[in-house]
Amino acid sequence: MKKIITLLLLFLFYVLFSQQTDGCKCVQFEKLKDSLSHSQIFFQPVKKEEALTPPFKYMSVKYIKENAQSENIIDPIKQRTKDLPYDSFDARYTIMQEEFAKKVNDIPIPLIIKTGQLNGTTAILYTTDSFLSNDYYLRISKDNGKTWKNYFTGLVANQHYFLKSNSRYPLWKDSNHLQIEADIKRMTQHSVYGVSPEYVTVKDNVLLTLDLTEILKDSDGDGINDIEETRKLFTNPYSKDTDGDGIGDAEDNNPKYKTPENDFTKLLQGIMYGNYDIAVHQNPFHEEFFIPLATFKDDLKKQREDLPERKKDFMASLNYKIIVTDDENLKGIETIDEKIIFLTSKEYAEYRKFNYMNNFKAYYSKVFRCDKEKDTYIFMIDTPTTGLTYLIKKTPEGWNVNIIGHWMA
Ligand SMILES: [Ca+2]
Ligand SMILES: [Ca+2]
Ligand SMILES: [Ca+2]
Repeated sequence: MKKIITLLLLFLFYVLFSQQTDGCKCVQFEKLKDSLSHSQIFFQPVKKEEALTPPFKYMSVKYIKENAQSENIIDPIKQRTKDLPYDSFDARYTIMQEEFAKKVNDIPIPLIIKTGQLNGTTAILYTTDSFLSNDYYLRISKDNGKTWKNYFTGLVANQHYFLKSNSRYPLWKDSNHLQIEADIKRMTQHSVYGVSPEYVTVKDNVLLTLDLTEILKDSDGDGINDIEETRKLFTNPYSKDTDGDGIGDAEDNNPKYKTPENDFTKLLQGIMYGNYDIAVHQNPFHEEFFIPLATFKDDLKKQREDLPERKKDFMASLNYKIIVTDDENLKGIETIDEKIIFLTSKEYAEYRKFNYMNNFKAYYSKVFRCDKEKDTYIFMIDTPTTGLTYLIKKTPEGWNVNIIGHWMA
């Protein structure tokens, strides 16, 4: 019942603005819209065999007799919030913030699964926690905590494996292997608009062993392990600088593509990061603004000066956004203050196979030229919570941008 009420409270403010695409007929755009509405439903309940098959060669599964019980895991946030009425959102939020502010080596304590030491090497197994992605990582120091290196384990949190912080096994099995207890669960219903996904436990007595040789492999030495480059970033694990723009993959905010500079990249950067004056319109839902080309860079700089600076801590550096797009110009735009991985629809299909938990994605269409109208384009952004359709006209001075469709969940 609570679930249903939360759903009603939070997500029934669903607004659909007028969606008139007069001023542009574009067959390709219409086709795209049709294909998107079909691709929304992709979740299939996970089969038992699938959940039981280890996804990586460097990971092995053993069933044990005396296993830790996941219901005995002590969660300080749950403990502190258990007596609160379910609608005291502020109090819950405050408690969560307080608990997350307690950190060990930059990692909030609630996210740490287990820490272990062997022969002077410290390992911290933890999870990232964001609505963008939720993955199991490993942080390792070989010099008593002076310097740390970070490694993606390849495991997506709560996708088959629920690692147990109360595991009775020491994290280090030997100098080459880590071990941790887990429950294996299969997802029967994925999360829809903030409602938690549903699971069925398949095995509650699992001991996972991870081979460190594979996990620690960083072939090009750019600070991102091969597993993260191939599975999350889609960068080249054998090149420190995938796009060859002089900025290494770890520091590059758009590591896959160099920035071509043209009127289209300015248009898209203006839409994503600009803050232009909105023209007053008869229809209050209709938004229109103009992106001048001659002064583009200065304008954008000025507009962004007023924005508060974003905090960038260690955890935030792991939360990069994924945008799915097949637009050549958009893929190469200079992202500002955030790491964005641009995936083509093809790459995203691959990503989705081993990442069905991380299903929050933003889809940006190509900038389609309208079939008959001169210098007129149509473009669309589609995420699980918002949708925007832009009708765009090019003038000698710049881009006139009209938001002709807007919905929010
Ligand atoms: Ca690397
Ligand atoms: Ca690389
Ligand atoms: Ca680069």
